[in-house]
Amino acid sequence: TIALILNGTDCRGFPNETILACARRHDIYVPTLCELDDIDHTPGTCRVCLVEIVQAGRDEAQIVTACNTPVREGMEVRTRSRKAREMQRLQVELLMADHLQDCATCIRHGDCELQDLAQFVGLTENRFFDRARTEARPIDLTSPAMVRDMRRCVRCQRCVAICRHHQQVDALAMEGTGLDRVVALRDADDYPSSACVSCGQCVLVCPTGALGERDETDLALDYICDPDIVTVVQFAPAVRVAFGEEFGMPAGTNVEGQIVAACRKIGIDVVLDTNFAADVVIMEEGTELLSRLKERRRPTFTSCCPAWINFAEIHYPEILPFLSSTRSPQQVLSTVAKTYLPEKLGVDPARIRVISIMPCVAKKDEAARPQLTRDGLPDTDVVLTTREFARLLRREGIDLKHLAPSAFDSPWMAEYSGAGAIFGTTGGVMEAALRTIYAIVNGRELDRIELTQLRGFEGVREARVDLGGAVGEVSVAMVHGLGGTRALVEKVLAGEADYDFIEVMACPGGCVDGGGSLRSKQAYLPLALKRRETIYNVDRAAKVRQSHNNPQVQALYRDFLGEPNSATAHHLLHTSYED
Ligand code: HC0
Ligand code: SF4
Repeated sequence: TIALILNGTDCRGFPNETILACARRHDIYVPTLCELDDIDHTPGTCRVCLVEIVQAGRDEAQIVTACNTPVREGMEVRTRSRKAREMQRLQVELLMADHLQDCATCIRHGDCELQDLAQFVGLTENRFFDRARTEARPIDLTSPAMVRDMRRCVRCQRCVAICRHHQQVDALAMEGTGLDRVVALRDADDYPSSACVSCGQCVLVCPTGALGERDETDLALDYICDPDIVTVVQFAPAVRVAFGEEFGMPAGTNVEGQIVAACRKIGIDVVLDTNFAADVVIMEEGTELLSRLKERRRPTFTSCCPAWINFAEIHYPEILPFLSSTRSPQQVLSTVAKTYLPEKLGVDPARIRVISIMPCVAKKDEAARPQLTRDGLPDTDVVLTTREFARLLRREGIDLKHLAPSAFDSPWMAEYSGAGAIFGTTGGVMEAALRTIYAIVNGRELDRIELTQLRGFEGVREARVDLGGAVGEVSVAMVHGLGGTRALVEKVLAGEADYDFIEVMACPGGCVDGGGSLRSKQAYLPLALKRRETIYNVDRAAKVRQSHNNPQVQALYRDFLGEPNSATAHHLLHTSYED
């Protein structure tokens, strides 16, 4: 080890360890804005981690960046000396020179790493702010899902790194030089013509409000306040186990009841559950898979993750015939809410607006797909990320922590099975599907309902599952994160992978760490395990644990759709893809 002095205390460092890493190990905070340990990102661009060092044999103290300077024998490091503090403050002030100063209007207000740093360095003035130059930086509003606002960008390049190295989409690139340097869409002028699939992972690592979702809270409020409109809310499987964190509750707290209560309080007319639609999806997708297996058409890919659909359409159009044609739970719920539900409620379908709360940015893209509209109107009218829903509740003066939980009360489209609940985590769709397919094939339920061999967090997992009867053993794979997905798709296309059914989730972890969920500071995906644990507990506690045993799903087929994959079901619950 290496002997050095950190803020006056004798410490030991490791060979090749940076001053930043060593300081952290000794619980000394050094401000940073670009470095992100979780994704192995140390570009040294923000230059905020400035510290003062005195090296043995040298009289003069030097200022260096801690993130890319290794510790050396006999080195003395001062992170809080007057000189170090002054240099850190100057650097933050320089970052503010072309950064919009209107924090109150920013989607990241109150949760911004730059605001935190400004406080840490004691910033009291912005001497270098150049309004004209700042406002000349580009703002991109060309996506239905994403906003890229360079007036708030600090050029940390975390977004470029996550998109290139982790998601392997490589939609972003640094362009321009000097003060004009910005994060741009690679080889494209706008989102629709770019390689971006709206997975939102870049949003999760952005330290400021430069990347975010297109905010639709006002549109939601307009619908809620319109007396002629009947508002229907649905919320995703993963939302209930992640949303509490937005209000300071521990990770993994199940706030389903508080979300229902909050929806009622803000004036939503009908509160339904995306989990119900997940059960319907299993009926459709399971039946579809069985008939494809009979035709020996394989593999079948799941179709519920919209960033995966975007990825397939943009990057691997040759794979599209292998995607399940079943719509996602979000879209199934919205369609049924505008066809079956109006009859039940006795209201004109034209008065219904569906607001969907999702841990996902790409669900906004999905809602805007022309294939998923009826008479020119979208089936899903508004998609709010969990972040937007939190903003909406704050605008209504609601603190989720202080709300007593409330139960769903709709006799239609609100009950769910444990199978529907586990959709929110990687492997969940597969497990839910196999529970139902087994029952269809064998006329009885699986003995061991928890298919633990499908669970886990490895990037790609594979398993063989005996479905009995005429089907026998099937070979399945589950992948999460688009880097792993790309590799798997390449293998399938090269004929090197032999699977019957493949579940893809574009976000690492699945929806529990979706690109529309809470952003944490200085960390990437820290909370998935707790959220996932709660999802599996929801399944364990459920009265019904298979989609086909959900009584409200049975009623939907009996009263409205007929059989799974019937002509009506096909017309309403399936879709097509375009390259
Ligand atoms: Fe998901 Fe979904 S599980 S994509 O991860 O299938 O967003 O939670 O809502 O639609 O159900 C997200 C989560 C959903 C859908 C469901 C699927
Ligand atoms: Fe890349 Fe996903 Fe961000 Fe698009 S949304 S730029 S694909 S990380």
